[in-house]
Amino acid sequence: MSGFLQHFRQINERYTVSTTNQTRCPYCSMQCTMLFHRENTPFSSRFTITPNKEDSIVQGRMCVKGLEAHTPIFTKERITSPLLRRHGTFIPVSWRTALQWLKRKVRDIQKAHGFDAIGVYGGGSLTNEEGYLLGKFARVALRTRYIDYNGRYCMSAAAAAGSQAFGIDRGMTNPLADIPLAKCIILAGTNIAECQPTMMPYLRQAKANGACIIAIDPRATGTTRMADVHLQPKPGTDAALVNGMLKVIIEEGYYDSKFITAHTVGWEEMSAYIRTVQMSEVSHITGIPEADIVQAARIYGQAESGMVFTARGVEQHAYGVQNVRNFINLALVTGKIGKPGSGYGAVTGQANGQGGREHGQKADQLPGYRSIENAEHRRHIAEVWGIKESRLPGKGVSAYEMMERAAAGELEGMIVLSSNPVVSNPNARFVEEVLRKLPLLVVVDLYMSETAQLADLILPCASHLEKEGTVTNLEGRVMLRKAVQPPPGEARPDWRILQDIAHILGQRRTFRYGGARDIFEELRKASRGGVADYSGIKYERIEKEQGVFWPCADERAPGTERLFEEGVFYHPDGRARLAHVPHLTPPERTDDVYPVTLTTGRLLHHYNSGVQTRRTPALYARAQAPVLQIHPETAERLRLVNGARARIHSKRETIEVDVRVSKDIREDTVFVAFHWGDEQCINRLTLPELDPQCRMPSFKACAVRIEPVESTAPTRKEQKKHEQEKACAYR
Ligand SMILES: Nc1nc2c(c(=O)[nH]1)N[C@H]1C(S)=C(S)[C@@H](COP(=O)(O)OP(=O)(O)OC[C@H]3O[C@@H](n4cnc5c(=O)[nH]c(N)nc54)[C@H](O)[C@@H]3O)O[C@H]1N2
Ligand SMILES: Nc1nc2c(c(=O)[nH]1)N[C@H]1C(S)=C(S)[C@@H](COP(=O)(O)OP(=O)(O)OC[C@H]3O[C@@H](n4cnc5c(=O)[nH]c(N)nc54)[C@H](O)[C@@H]3O)O[C@H]1N2
Ligand code: SF4
Ligand SMILES: [Mo]
Repeated sequence: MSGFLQHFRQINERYTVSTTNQTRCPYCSMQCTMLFHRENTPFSSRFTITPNKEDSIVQGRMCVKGLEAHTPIFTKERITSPLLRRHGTFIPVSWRTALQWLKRKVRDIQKAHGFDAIGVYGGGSLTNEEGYLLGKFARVALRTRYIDYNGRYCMSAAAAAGSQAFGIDRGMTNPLADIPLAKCIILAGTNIAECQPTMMPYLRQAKANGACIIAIDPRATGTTRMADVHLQPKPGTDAALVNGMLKVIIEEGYYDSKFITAHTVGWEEMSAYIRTVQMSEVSHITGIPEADIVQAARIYGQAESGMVFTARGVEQHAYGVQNVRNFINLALVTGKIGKPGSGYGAVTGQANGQGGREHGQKADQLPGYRSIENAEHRRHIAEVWGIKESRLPGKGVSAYEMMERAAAGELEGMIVLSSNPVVSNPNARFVEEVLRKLPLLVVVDLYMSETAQLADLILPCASHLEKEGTVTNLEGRVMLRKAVQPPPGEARPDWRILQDIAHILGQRRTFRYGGARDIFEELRKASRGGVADYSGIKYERIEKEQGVFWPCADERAPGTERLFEEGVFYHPDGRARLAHVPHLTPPERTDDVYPVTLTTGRLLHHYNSGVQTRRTPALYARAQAPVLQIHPETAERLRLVNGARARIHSKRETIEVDVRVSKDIREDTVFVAFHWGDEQCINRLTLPELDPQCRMPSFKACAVRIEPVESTAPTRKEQKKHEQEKACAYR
């Protein structure tokens, strides 16, 4: 080796600094931890990411999305300085310029149109501290009633159903560790294999312990393939299906009358209704043979313990609350709740899908799951915030309704943090037009999302690697995510951005935080005595105890791992509420013009509106465009073959996608994932019919017509060849 090389190597070794820090994945509600190893030499800087073998909650696992989550963060696509639109193009400006510009805009709009003329739109990827601060920012700094967030499209149906039935809304009523203790598990409208992959080992362990798993999904997925029984309903018919199951449970005597009498309200009315249910009608509505419904009901009814899980397949309907209430009915009438291996769980979605819905991002909510319409709740929060109660605005409207208000000219401006509504809202073309025309659109993001492209001002924020804060996982366990590096360029953590804007709007006194910890300390006080009580949780505890379950009102007592032990629910009388739920079907019926039901959802390799994962080459390579999943018989009828191009029309819009013929879906249903924007945005087709209680739209059922795009439609010769191939394949 030459002397120079040797010298080079010595210097390199001598001054190389290796660090390993723990942080968390930014994506799903499992919140797997990862180790971020960095090696800084005098000449280079390298890093690698590995799963954290010591994370006992996810047993040292991560999925492919998590392992790639850092990739877009280090690309040139990161926005690293404020960008102001001038004459149609974005130009980088200083924070000072950006904030002064914003101050003028906000002042002018509010002077002319009132405080409520500006709305705030948040997201469930924000930490608890940021979600909390966003609520305070809207009400105290902007003084607007209009704030809502993407969780309206995510968890709102389960949240309302949980609150109504139990008096509390916490994703899972039990810890993950209870899953292997369950003898029957119902997975309704949840694709855990693709959406919470590191939860799968818990289900496999349950199976190994003898559990029977029943999956309910119009499609066969990685999740249903792991199940013992797969019921494949028509989209939007789960309520009727559960009514059928309840009928069997009641008629064959699998209900727990002692539990019902001691711990519930509403049995008489509910059971009287269930007696009128006709199994043949249920079978007709759902498209599931009667015998299969009876079998599923018997398995769950007879099992000594059981857990029921729902996710967006059941919840994202214009009657999602009712759907979930019926699944909760199953748990309550059989007394399978509040015990090891028995409970209910809404499988939460985003990293902080749970915490994000507890501390004030919702139109009608104050921190700690308090109500903005309750005088006592308002007084408590006003006191913590150091303002007069009368200064707190009233309740606003839900996410989509904010878009409608904007279209009607009631909103003149919107600040969007951590969401991409142009891709993720129903009736997306309308939403895009609304935001395009809005006199003021501010977007706080890491990338030039489809929504950011319409902004007047883009503010660059820190990524999950660059900011500290807490998130609450699907179990209701509050966990800490740590920063492992500073933000690049001029990017700032969301909390700091909100504080900076609050300051230029004259709110120095009420926004005085040095970091996320200070905000958490205030959140603790604000949540004290609320349903989502975090007052006993401290950063130090979270670190020491691998997270703390809420409610936790005492610094010295453990959090509440399992809810409703002893059958005590959170309503004032301690009883849970049973509901009688009629058979429900999608508001947009299929007919001769739109004869097929479109349902939408997710793929393993992409995350939500795709802003992050489409910028991740290893993930993008696996799914570059949306495809239409369609049954072979339906495809044949429509003269579509694998790889052909199809046009999908709904009453609202038309898009074109490639075809994937697959037996994994019902004949009357097609599926398209929603991870793409612009011409590939499936939400241009979906309908904004909202649940009357929670304002969830009908993402999972909309009527469509499908036709081949003529240039790619198979010729008669190709069609014949295809038919011959098919005949061969069946021989
Ligand atoms: N890979 C990946 N993981 C994610 C996400 C992601 O985008 N990608 N997003 C995260 C977020 S925010 C969320 S909310 C969760 C969502 O997690 P899930 O709710 O599990 O995901 P979806 O794919 O939306 O829907 C689940 C299933 O519902 C089925 N379904 C459709 N209609 C019906 C119906 O009427 N009844 C029934 N029973 N089932 C129906 C679909 O076929 C689908 O397989 O995932 C989180 N994790
Ligand atoms: N058709 C159909 N539509 C759906 C659904 C469906 O199943 N079908 N599911 C719905 C559901 S469950 C959800 S949750 C929504 C999700 O839809 P969106 O809210 O649009 O979801 P994301 O893609 O997660 O948007 C996150 C945006 O925030 C940015 N971001 C990430 N981290 C941060 C951060 O820390 N701070 C800030 N300021 N920005 C950040 C990302 O770059 C991205 O642009 O979509 C809903 N829409
Ligand atoms: S996406 Fe979910 S399962 Fe995958 S690594 Fe991230 S937190 Fe874990
Ligand atoms: Mo979600």
